Amino acid sequence: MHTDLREWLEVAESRGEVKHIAGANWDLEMSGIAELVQAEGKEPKPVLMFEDIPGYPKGYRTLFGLLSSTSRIATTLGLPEDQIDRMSLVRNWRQKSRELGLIPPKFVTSGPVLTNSVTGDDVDLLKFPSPRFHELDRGRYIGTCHTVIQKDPDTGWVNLGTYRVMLVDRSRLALHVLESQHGSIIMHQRYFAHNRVMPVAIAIGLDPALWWTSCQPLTPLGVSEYDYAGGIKGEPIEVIEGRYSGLPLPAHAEIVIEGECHPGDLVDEGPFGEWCGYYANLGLSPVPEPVIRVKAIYYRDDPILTCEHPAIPPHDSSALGVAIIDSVVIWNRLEAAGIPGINGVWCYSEAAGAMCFNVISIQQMYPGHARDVGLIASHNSEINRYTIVVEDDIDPSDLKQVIWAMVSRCMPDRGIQMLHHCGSKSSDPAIPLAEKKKYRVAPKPLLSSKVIIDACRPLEWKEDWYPIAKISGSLRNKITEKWQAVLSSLVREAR
Ligand SMILES: Cc1cc2nc3c(=O)[nH]c(=O)nc-3n(C[C@H](O)[C@H](O)[C@H](O)COP(=O)(O)O)c2cc1C
Ligand SMILES: [Mn+2]
Repeated sequence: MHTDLREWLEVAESRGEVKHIAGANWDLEMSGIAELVQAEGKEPKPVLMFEDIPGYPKGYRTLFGLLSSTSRIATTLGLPEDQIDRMSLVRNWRQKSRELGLIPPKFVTSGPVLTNSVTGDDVDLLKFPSPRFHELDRGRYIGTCHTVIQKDPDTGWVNLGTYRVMLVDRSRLALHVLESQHGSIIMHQRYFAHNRVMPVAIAIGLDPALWWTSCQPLTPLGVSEYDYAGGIKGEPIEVIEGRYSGLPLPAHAEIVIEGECHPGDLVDEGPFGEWCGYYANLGLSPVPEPVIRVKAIYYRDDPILTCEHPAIPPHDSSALGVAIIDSVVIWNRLEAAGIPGINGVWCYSEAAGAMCFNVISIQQMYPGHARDVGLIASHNSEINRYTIVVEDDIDPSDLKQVIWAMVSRCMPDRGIQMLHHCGSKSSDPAIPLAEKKKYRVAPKPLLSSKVIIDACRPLEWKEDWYPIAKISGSLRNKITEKWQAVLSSLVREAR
């Protein structure tokens, strides 16, 4: 497998999946191009490499849309590259993640990221072409496709999470960590509650497997994302002990920043257009967030600043990856709860992130089975708005089929169940601004509701189910064979 982002890019390049774009400005231009490609571009969506960025040294680059194609996701995760339809990726990742062991990182004393270093008064975060993403954004963001590294001072557990990082000035950053994240628990409970200063590091331009692990809830509290990423790769991630933070820093990253957060040191963060397609945090009001005081920056020659452009979904690269991960998380949760008959799960990236519109297909085993599935699958701390349960003749990743099942098999008064008083997050755009404004600082006690849609025909009426008017497998084969000449140009290959 690839050892870093550059080797991974060579693979993408060899498949014609890297688009080089010269001359785009950091202010709205790079992100504007990325948004158009994500929203209106042809498949497979390429990774966009912006070069010759006005005002920056030649060689400094930014990269958008890392994981916006199914083949790049397969490469990143070491999955079979000839099975890249959505449900195969879900099945293959489920299989791999089940067998995956944890491999702790390996400490080394040098690595490409140490090629250049600046410390003290020489620290200048503005030397990198951090984008401004949307017209109503106030700040520039250096951290959107990166990881934030923190350590629990009591247990030594090292956590990696993707929490956005805004430029404040030459030597200060703002950190936006949502309420229930591990990074928030470490920062507030383990450091600030005891009036301790928190060492922190930010790494940008990671091996995509490490980035994937950092931005997904794959590891529970107390387990390091480094170990999990090592498991994906089948070998340890190489890390260097940070001189200022003592934290393990990825040796092959493009850029690493070391710094610290002091209790009570806050700065206005945002507004920033978010993953759900809104300025949902607090509208156009900024929110006070912890400051990172930067002590050192390390970077490779010709560094690549990786970026994620959040917009109206389906947006930048993370959406597809999130869909696959969350589908597997839900599938595993159902299985762990002892629920039989799960045929497939798909979380729609079109619905903002992947936690808002999730479909589970089941082979019904007992009356009430679909409701059990819906209740367990809808349980999530994130905004898991709609959970739809369909039968196993429906491909959960095909919205056309899902809608047909919803309208033809679900009588709303019988099949729709509302769950009240569920948890939510400050990024939930359906919570009124006034409610969020009651609480200036996280964690905010925000609540939402959810819906389960049982789009399965009730098993107890099975005798009376209406026959389905659909071409049979054998007739399909006969027709496609006999009429191949006519159909080959008219019909997509059967999935
Ligand atoms: C592109 C991208 C950006 C994200 N930005 C944030 C963010 O700004 N704040 C946040 O709390 N979570 C953000 N997340 C989600 C977290 O990275 C994710 O929940 C992760 O599991 C957090 O790690 P943890 O479980 O160790 O806390 C983002 C995810 C992605 C894919
Ligand atoms: Mn974690």
